[in-house]
Amino acid sequence: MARRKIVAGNWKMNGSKESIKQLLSELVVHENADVIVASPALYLDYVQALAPKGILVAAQNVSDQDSGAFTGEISVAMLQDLKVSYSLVGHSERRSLYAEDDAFIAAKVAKLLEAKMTPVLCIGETLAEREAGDTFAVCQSQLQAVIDVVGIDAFSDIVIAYEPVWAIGTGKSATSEQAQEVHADIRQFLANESTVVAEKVQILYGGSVKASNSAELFAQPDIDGALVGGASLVATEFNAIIEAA
Ligand code: G2H
Repeated sequence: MARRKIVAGNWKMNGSKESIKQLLSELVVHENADVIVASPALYLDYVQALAPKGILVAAQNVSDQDSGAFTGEISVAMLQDLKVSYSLVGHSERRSLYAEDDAFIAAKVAKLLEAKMTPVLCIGETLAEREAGDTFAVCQSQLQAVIDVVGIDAFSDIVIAYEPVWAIGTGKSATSEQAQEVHADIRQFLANESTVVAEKVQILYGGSVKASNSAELFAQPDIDGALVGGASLVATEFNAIIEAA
């Protein structure tokens, strides 16, 4: 079964009304892939209003709580109110800089699924973990924590983003072989519980994806698209990645 490609941009904490307007006006959508942009929460409504047809909008994070005294947090219901249908969850910057652990991330995934939104669940190993030979085990345990809460079948409605931490924002992408090896292991791990889900789930690669390495990554059988950080802020780069999908 051919899985549809996704090219998702993660703008992180970048942009202004002016730069976002300019960037969105320059993006070119192709039929070959779903295109998503994950904007800072403050601009989600603005991006929804300006995004060309065919560009979907994602939050970069969401609360595990419904509402109430959680200063600074944004709920699933608020995202729904803005017609935002995706949210990143568990990005390595959230895990490492804001101490988000597997249980917390799993709770966020569950909240999004309850609301029929699509979580883009980020997983990946650090350099020390890779060098210790623990890459597969780390990714599997990050997945297992979510499976334990939402069940394997829910992964039909989850997008996975494999992002080796050592490749994020460093300019040092995993090679297409390194990425494919982990993507295949992730799919096999899910297949141990459900071959149907494993065949269906879209697994994106993230970590220094750019125009020059995207086609090779996309040619791998288990790479179903990309989560793009820095290069998603440059229209020519992001357009070329979309075109390569
Ligand atoms: C990984 C990626 C986007 P970059 O964080 O999520 O960022 O492409 O800048 O490495």
